Amino acid sequence: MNTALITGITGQDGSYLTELLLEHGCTVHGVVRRTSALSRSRIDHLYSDPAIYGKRLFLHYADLDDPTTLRRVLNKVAPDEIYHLAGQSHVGLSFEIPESTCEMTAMGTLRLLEMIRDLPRPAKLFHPSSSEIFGAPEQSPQDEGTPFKPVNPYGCAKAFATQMVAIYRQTFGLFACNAIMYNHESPRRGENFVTRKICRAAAAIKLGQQSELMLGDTSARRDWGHSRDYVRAFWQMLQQPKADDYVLATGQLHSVQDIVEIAFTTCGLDWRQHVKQDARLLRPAEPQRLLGNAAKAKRVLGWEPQISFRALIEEMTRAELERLAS
Ligand code: GDR
Repeated sequence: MNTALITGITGQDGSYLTELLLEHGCTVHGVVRRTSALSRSRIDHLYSDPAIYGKRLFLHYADLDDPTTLRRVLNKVAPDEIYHLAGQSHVGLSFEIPESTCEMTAMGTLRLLEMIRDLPRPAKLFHPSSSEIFGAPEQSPQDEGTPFKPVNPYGCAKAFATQMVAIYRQTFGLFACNAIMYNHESPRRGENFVTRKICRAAAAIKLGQQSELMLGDTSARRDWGHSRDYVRAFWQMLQQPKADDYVLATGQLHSVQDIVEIAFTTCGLDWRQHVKQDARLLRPAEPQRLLGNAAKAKRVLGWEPQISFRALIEEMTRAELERLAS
């Protein structure tokens, strides 16, 4: 029975991964930041279950900018596996707060690698990299061999962290893996990401709680999958005999406009009457042609996404209708 430690356990991927690891019989330790607002809604159902919390699930206060505390937690928990999911993950926001984005995403990962290197029994490390490392790629679709060419502070920080993970694997022999992930969503997605923003607005308009939706570039295209599909691969990557990097993607491109049309149709609405463009939401630079080739993950891990784009957006929209009506 493995012991896993998750940074960012309260996030979208952290919560689905926790459920999956508990199903696999693992003991899960989560690292949480102390904040005045207790936002643990995504794992509340596990936290409030006396058969789980305090028995197979534990939470610890620590932070990547407080290495002493994190080191103490690592020594105490002695995990077999670490899933490092914490970080500022909003690309648009990284133009506003580049220093803290790099501090958390780039330096935070390096600090963790250094701590793992010092452990008497180094844990396996999962690092969630991003398609944003490719930024403006010359080839499409991208795979594990595509050169990094980030176009925003977030992508740049992720490129640094991704390369550091590879360096620590090659130089110090750590079992450390990168998943180069394309957009992955769910009803647990943060509200400022475009899928959740659109599904939530469509539901709110349907329920008479909102009248219009302001968006940035609706022609922007991405490779969107479901978080529940992606966390399966996180676990599988750490069960392999050899550490390696894998692209996780659906291999299909859709536009922001496609999300709008599915979400508004699910609510029985005509999007033309409600959706407007707001120039303030346009980004200084948009990545181009971000489409992933997950052939290696399929070949080595036997991994394939099972939830379609349409099913994802419909599930998210129905979840918002339920949430906002209650
Ligand atoms: P992204 O996700 O930047 O790709 O990063 P996001 O959902 O924020 O944007 C997707 C695309 O939609 C366009 N867009 C808008 N985006 C937002 N947030 N709000 C809007 O109003 C809006 N209008 C149009 C964006 O310009 C963009 O083209 C996500 C994150 O999860 C990262 O952490 C992860 O690494 C990458 O996906 C892969």
